[in-house]
Amino acid sequence: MARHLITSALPYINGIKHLGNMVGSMLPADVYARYLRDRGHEVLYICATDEHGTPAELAAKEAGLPVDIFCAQAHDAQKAIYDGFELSFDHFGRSSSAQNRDITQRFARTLNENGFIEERAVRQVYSLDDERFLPDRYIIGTCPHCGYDKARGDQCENCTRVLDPTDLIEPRSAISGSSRLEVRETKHLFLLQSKLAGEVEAWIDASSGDWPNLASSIARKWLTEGLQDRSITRDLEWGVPVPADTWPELAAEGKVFYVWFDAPIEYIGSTKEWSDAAAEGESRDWRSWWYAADGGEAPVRYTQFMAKDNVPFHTVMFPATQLGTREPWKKVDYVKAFNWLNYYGGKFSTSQRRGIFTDAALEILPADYWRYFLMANAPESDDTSFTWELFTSSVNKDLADTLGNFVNRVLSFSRKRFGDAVPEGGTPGAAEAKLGEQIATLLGEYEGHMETLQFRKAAQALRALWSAGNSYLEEKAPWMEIKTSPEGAALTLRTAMNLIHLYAVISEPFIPASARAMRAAFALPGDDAPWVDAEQARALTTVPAGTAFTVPPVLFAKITDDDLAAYTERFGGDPDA
Ligand code: B3M
Ligand code: ZN
Repeated sequence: MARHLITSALPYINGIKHLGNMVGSMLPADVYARYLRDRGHEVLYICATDEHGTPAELAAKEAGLPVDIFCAQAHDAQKAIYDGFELSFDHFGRSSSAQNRDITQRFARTLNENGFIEERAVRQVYSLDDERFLPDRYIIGTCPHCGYDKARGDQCENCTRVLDPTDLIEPRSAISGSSRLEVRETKHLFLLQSKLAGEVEAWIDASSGDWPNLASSIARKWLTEGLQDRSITRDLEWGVPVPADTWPELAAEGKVFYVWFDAPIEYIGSTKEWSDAAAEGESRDWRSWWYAADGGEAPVRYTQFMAKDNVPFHTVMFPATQLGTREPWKKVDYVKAFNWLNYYGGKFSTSQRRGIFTDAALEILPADYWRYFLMANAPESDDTSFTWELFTSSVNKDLADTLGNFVNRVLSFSRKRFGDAVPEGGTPGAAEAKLGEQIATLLGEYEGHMETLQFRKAAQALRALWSAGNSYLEEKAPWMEIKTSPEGAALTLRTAMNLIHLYAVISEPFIPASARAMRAAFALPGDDAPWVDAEQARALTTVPAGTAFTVPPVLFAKITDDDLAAYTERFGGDPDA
């Protein structure tokens, strides 16, 4: 039994996420959290919306709402979708919480006391009409490379070149449109990462041995390019304010921390939100997950989930921030990083309405269909592509035929021939012994892949477990057997029903709703065991003869050709077809 802290990268507040975002962080974290809980571990799964920064301000402006109201609504909208996907967060917080503000400010003060923060003068664009400094994205103008007239100060959307605001021709403010801009000197806080580079490297050397290659190679690449000192404040209205007790001048100017400074700290902030939300008499101790009283590290195994573009922030910058406090903050033990999920080989795109967003996904099919497909095709070692054709064949073959049909066939046939209780039948023979061996072996493989966070392989092993049931049924053919040996047919059905129950238990991390439906088919008293051991898997006798059962409604409906046509019409299909 161990304590497992799990976090998934915080979804940015400015819009509904697509399936690529889902499979790259939150969904695998949920599958892992469920698995570990099922195995009896103590798990804390934390996430939150990432609410600060320029995109949040701009999205609020576009929605015509004050930024705090916009974020509150957008948080609730995302939360409702994640509930729909059955993401089992222990807490889904908000980086704009008071808890995160306090902890972020505390980090900054401590880093400052330790000599890792420095105030530096920088030259920045000031808008006379807006009476404020403008972040790079708030300055628009004509791109010097391609002539696009709405290029932003940080990048031209048209030719994708990275820009400096001073490169722009005829620059103007994105807020007011005013071109009365001038370059002024202002002060910002810099995190002296260069001073921490050696320590970060030593920490990566010591920790990254078992990380997946994707995570460790990105971390190393970032290190060898050199850890630069980084500005950690911005001139924005929305964000964690620079604490006035430490930097009165900057605080008076309304400076806030840069979003990537406070976002990872929200993993801690959200844990404190969880702790503060404890009911009367319930004890929740956020510190015990993050902070070791004795100066070592908290006795917790900490696993992070994220897409590859987030790896540098998590493996280099956040650890540097933590190390620089000289306090015993828990650092990540295992970084599970993901490549991109594409849509027919191209990018998911909001503006071109390409691909599937999480709200639309749930409108058309239940969460389990998506959960299974996405995990079985997770972009672990490479980018993968979503296509409706692949999705359809995976749902129809694996979920509808292999699992759903097995469940229905077995239960309906048994009810028809033997009534509403599990029949007794004869003594198990060679076929049952062979099946038991096979199931125990496959279960071991499945567990092994889950322990090492290899989700595609785990999904394959799960599918193999479902297939083993089908092979057994084909081999025994109870619909024939019943003519010559009702006893034999009853044994086959009882064994198959035990398989259904086993599937209910072990499929839970991937398809929780269907797992509940399968388990609920049996009126088995005290049926709350979260997992099965190898012995039980081999014996297949958990559900005894005489147990009443019902036939659940079809677990997975097949996707028809008409459905497929409608989906590709609505969401856009193969661009080359
Ligand atoms: N919000 C990821 C993103 O939106 C960013 C993750 C923060 S994790 C601390 O791409
Ligand atoms: Zn351009």
